[in-house]
Amino acid sequence: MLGNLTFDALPFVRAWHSPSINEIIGAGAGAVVIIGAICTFALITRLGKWRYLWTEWMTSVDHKKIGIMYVLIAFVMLSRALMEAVLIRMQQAVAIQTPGFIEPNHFAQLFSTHGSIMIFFMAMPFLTGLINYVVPLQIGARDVAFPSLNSVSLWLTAGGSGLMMASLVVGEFSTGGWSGYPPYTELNYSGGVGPDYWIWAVTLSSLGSMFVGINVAVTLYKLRAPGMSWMRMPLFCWTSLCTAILMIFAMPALTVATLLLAADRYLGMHFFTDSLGGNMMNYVNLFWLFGHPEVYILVLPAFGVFSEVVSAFSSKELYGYTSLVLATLAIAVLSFTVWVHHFFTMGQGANVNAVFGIATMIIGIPTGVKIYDWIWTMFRGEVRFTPPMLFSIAFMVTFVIGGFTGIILATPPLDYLVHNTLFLVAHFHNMLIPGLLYGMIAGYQYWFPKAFGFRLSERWGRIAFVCWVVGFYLAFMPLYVLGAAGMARRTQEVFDPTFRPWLIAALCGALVLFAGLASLFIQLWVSIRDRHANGVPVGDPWDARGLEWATSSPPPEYNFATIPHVSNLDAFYWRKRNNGAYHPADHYRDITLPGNTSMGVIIGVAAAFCAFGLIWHIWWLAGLSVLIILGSWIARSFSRDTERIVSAAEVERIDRAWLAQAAAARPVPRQLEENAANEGLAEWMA
Ligand SMILES: [Cu+2]
Repeated sequence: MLGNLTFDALPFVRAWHSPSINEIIGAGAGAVVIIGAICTFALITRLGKWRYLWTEWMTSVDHKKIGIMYVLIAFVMLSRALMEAVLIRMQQAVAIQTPGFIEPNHFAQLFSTHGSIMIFFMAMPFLTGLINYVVPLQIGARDVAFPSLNSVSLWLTAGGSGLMMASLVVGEFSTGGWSGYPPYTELNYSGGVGPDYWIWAVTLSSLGSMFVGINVAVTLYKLRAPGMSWMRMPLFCWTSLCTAILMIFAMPALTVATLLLAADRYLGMHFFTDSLGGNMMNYVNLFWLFGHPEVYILVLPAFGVFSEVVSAFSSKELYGYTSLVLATLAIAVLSFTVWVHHFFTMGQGANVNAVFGIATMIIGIPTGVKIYDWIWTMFRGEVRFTPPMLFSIAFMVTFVIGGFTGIILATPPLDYLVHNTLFLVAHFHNMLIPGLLYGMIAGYQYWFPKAFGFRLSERWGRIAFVCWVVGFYLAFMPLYVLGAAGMARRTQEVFDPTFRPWLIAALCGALVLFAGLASLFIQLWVSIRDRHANGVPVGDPWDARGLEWATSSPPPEYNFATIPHVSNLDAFYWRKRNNGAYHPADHYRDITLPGNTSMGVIIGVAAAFCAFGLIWHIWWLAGLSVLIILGSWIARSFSRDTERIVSAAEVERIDRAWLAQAAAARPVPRQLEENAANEGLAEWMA
């Protein structure tokens, strides 16, 4: 009935039988998940909010709500993965010539979940959430092209995140790292359920991301407001488009890789074993054919955020818009030509290595163009050092350092020296923390007032900024030193006592980064408490430029009462200057919106149960879940009740109320935008 599932799969039972610190940590983590789930459940029930959550959020297909839910998932998963990072650093700092407090198997699970979560369940949901929220508003659309598919994508990601959480409570996770290399993750070498958790969680997330790619690309192709030609799109839309195209082409390679690995494990195929006709290089090629473009899926949206933020807070149009667009396209194309640099040392010969080394370095050119353009955007601008701007500047400095270390790794002879050491770990954190996380945090702080109608606390934003930057340098600069000294990555026990000071510094850095996360939560709490003082209902708190600021905060569910006409880049900025921003429409029309659907939730949850059944060989559960998925899909295709109409009178009432608010608000100059006087109406003096 329950397949391979037994009581021993529960960490509590294991901790009861052999109460070591190692097992207690495992049981504690499981307990946190269970208690968290029970408390959330109880709280919602007590407040009587189930119906509200179901109708307003879970079944909603509004791109704005879906975007917010994605970001929520990202923050939850970021909290878990950052705690794991702290544990990893603690273990290495204490385990110098002693075994430390985490056993090798548990340690291997820690770095595997840390990596898998950070990439698939923190970074991807975060950027998908921002894109989902912002892109339709920036192009003057009412929603994405396929709203129900959008809901399915969200719930597949949520289902994958649920599996990651379940692996803490039931069974164990993979010990094969975030990339899950066979033959290590094959049945012969990893017999437990760990690799299966990894395979199915990643498969769900990769399917969801591919759908997101299709959705975002079609939205940008088909739903731009009249007059918004390609070269009038905000830069964030360009980076989102390139990200979406990368998702469409890169995610299937990952899905194929994980499914073939599943075939090896479940059906005794031998795609990736070095005997019986298989070859593990097939896996490595497939995985990095996804994995390298993935790097640019992660950083391009952040590049888009920086472009918006730097321009808005320098009060200047972007310097070199065309070159930024071309650089983005160039990066997207080049990202598919360099994947072989992930296995320079796996015996492919000097000529191949040279070609791919040079190809890798060429990506530095368009990236350099971007940094140059952002610097010139700030030059002689009226720069305001708001938290999003501070994160952007820290990104520019830190990312360039990471770029230099990338050149070292892209040079095959040097790569032979430092591959598989902490140098590599330092390098990719050096790229991804500024290049992804700073961008996501900057975007979150920049667009938060748009989404919720009030500003985030600037003071706590600055504190978070200091923690994220100081913590980063403290945590990762020592790893360059250790890597150059030869310390292998993923090491559970360290034998060289001279590493101790560097490992302790890195641990302190990890704790400061944790304080950075905590400050973000405090910032949110303080801002919610002070939301009335910091309200910006008129909708344009930063004197910003894109169409997303041309509507109220939070925007009505249909985004714009009338679809705007666009006649230049920075459409909203010019409308404000020509006094055309806050006027009622000549006449209002009925607006048709996509109606709610439970299909997304049902498919996502059933997919997670199907995966759970596959992991534990509970075949009836897997089969039943597949039937439910198919059934809800078919039922949805017969449904005729898929749209909802907002009447013209209702639209007019909401729009006129907002315009009255704008007329009553006092315009605030840019210098006072962090002040309580800011109601979201920027003063339009040039
Ligand atoms: Cu790469």
